Amino acid sequence: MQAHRSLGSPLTVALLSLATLTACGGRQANGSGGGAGADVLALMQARNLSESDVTAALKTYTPTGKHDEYYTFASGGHGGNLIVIGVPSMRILKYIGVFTPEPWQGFGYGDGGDDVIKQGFRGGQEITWADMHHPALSETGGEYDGKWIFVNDKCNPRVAVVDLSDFVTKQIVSSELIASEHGATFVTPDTDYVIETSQYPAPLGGVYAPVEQFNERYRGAMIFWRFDKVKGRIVPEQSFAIELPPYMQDLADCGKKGSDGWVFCNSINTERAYGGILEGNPPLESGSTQNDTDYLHCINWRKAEAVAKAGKTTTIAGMRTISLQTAIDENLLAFVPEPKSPHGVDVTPDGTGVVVGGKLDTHTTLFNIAKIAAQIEAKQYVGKDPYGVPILDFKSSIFGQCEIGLGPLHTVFDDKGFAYTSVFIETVVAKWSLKDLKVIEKIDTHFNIGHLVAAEGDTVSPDGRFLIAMNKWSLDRFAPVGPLLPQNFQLIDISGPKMQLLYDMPLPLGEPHNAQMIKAGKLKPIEVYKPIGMNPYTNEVDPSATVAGKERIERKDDGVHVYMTAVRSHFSPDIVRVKEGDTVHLHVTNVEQAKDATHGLAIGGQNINVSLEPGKHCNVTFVVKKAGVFPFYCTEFCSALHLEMAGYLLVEPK
Ligand code: K7E
Ligand code: CUA
Repeated sequence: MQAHRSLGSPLTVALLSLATLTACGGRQANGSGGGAGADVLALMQARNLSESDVTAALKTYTPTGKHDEYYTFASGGHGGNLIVIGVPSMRILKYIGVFTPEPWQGFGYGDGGDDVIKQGFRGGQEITWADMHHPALSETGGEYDGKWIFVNDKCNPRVAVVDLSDFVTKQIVSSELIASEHGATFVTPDTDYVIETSQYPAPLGGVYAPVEQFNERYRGAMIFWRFDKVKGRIVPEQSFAIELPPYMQDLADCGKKGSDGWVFCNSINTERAYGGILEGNPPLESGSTQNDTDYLHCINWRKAEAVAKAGKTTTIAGMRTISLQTAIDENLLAFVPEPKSPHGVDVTPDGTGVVVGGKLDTHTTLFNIAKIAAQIEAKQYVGKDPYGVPILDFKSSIFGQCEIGLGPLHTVFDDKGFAYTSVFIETVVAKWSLKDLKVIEKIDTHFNIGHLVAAEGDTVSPDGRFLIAMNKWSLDRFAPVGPLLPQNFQLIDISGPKMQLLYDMPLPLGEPHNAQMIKAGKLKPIEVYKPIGMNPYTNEVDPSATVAGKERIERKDDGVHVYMTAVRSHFSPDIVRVKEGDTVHLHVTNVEQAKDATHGLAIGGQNINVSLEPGKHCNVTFVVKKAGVFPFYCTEFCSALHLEMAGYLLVEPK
């Protein structure tokens, strides 16, 4: 395809005048002696770049040594990890191991990260992958505060806490109350609670009931995980849940500003179909799409919190649970019909509305939270569902609907009163006005967009700068790599009157689903662990931290304790003598405080590899099952004598 260039356009004029300027003996842009402008035009021609290509490049290019304006935290999908991406350059800055071992960080290969991953095992089953969907940044007053990020696992219902002071996963919690989830993670505007909502109904508490008892025994639930902002940990004992009917609850979002105290959650399959193709039932996909509407769940979480505090709960699988009947009696749960098979539910930045996209609909619906709250307060209902949950009138609960195109999913916002909805089937981002519910513009995405993320997009004050379309299919966008193709993140500039597609980024780790984009300046990560001997998993100096000069090996009742230091370019001790069958406890401290002076410690044959960032302490316990000679060494090229940073684990036969 020939790029279109018009010689009179502002960019060409600018480039030509730059060319003239440099050609006339002005400053020379490079060593070749040619003018920069002339070079640019020649480059454009040689690479067949259009002017819009060049403006896109100018908007994303980040010169060497310069930092990005935003961090994006993208779910790693099947990878069970978080991907940290700089915007607008789209450079990957880090993978954070969360539910899955991450070798470079040593997460899950010997140190305290193993224990974090183990917190996520369910029912005695080891789980080392996750279907991560929705990261949620912690908020203060409805603004991202840059302190923590929470993530979920849809398949094995779990929530993880990642500390943004060192980008390390500190905790995983999981409740056997529910058997799968999807409406997670979403935070209340001051991060008092992290919300996790079940998806596929099952008997609560992980027990068995035949699927024929679906209506009577199967249930959904929304869990409110209490977050302790001082300790930076979820407190399961202070958490609670609300039992919900056996619809498939989907995504959730919290009210903000005037609507703080509410949480909204979609549902699909209000038909309560459960499949059974070989048993004479319709497949789930058709059984679950009979009704024209499903139910938007409106939950007054402040009321629910008070009900839980008053002890009106039943404990199921260790989780204090408000029964469906109590939720109805206490008037803290009501439904509003919502268009067929909804998916995204997104509260507007001003907190007055909530946008729902019906996957099988051509509209987005803007619900009016004040009207919903008033009707619930006045108990103005038009009916009840089979479980007695009150239902509000649809027309009395909305601002209106926007005719958006086929298959609207998720919605994000800017600072100018516009909403941006991903339209899956039409494979576009549709920009529309919240004020008059009119579509302003559509931009193609490649292909079949799922979530989209906007700069500071879930806060009370979005930035309106960049948007990333997170596309499910990439088809021909990248060089072929076999039948499993990468996902495609497309960076879009939304700051001007027209959207501009800037950049395609392949994501080859899993299906990311959602992401969060935060101003870079809001994060203040530490540079080194301080004081020396810090254990990242306790945020304290470890009692077993090794002080330089006090290295030693001690044989105790529970095994051999090796108090070791790492410093450029040796481990001390560097010879460790043990016996076959011994339990070895390595207490290794990187005693350096120079930025980026990271060491690694890998031991042959033991599946152990830990990362020792400056000041960090690791406790590694393992049993030497076999006699032999096992070299250990540093896995980070830390100095000129890095290869010499090595030692021997000598395991004598019994
Ligand atoms: Cu739409 Cu899990 Cu939020 Cu996938 S979900 S896209
Ligand atoms: Cu320490 Cu290489």
